[in-house]
Amino acid sequence: MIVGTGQFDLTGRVALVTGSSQGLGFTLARGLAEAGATVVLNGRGAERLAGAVERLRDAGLDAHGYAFDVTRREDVAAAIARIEREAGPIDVLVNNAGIQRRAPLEQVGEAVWREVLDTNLTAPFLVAQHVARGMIARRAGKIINICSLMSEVGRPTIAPYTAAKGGLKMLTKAMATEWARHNIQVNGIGPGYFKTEMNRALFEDEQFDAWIKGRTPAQRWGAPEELIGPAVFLASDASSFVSGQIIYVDGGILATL
Ligand code: GCO
Repeated sequence: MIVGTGQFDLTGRVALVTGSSQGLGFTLARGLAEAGATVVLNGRGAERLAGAVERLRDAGLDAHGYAFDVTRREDVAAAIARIEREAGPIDVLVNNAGIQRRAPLEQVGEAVWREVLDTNLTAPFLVAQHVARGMIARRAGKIINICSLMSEVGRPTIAPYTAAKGGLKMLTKAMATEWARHNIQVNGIGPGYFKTEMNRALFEDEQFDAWIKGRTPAQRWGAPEELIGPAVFLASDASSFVSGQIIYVDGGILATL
């Protein structure tokens, strides 16, 4: 087979990206749409979601928006059924929705712990479970779980997030193990440090900014657009025999002591 760019073409594919009203999720949705996909954006706030959909449509991209809470099974079930009725069967799922809560571990309350685990680990389970049923029936699908550098290492004050992202790495492997027989490839993307709203407090801190630039072999923060290529690869036919892998997009941090 001649390797050509056609392998990366997402034309005719429907891609749901959770948590895509802003941040990395919005960038990923835009990138998948630019690769030809019909993208379905998701967020909890209807107004911000509508604005994100409008921005993509103004750019000539095929985008839809569905506001639902990815942590609530009933909302997920109803939303996935509605999306598949209105936008079409979901070919690609990007489990991106996530939150960050920072505090010393000994001060983390159980409510915060549960909120982070619910959003960053249980929600990917719930959404993937509902989307996979259709993929199994059609014997084709792509699931991309947005893991993290923290799927592999920790740092002080983000224990719930680190535990959830470590769990998401292993859930990715568990999904890959059970669903590969249905021609569903499940992989993860693990971003390093990127300048997103979630990290504003970090990159605006001169000391932390200097630490990241010193700790990262690329000596800089990542640009959200640098996640698009790996996402298109994992969403396309170019990765048809890749499953259970996490692609770290981290400027080399994990390779370095
Ligand atoms: C933090 C950050 C990190 C990264 C993210 C990258 O507080 O250290 O939020 O968690 O941004 O994990 O994958």
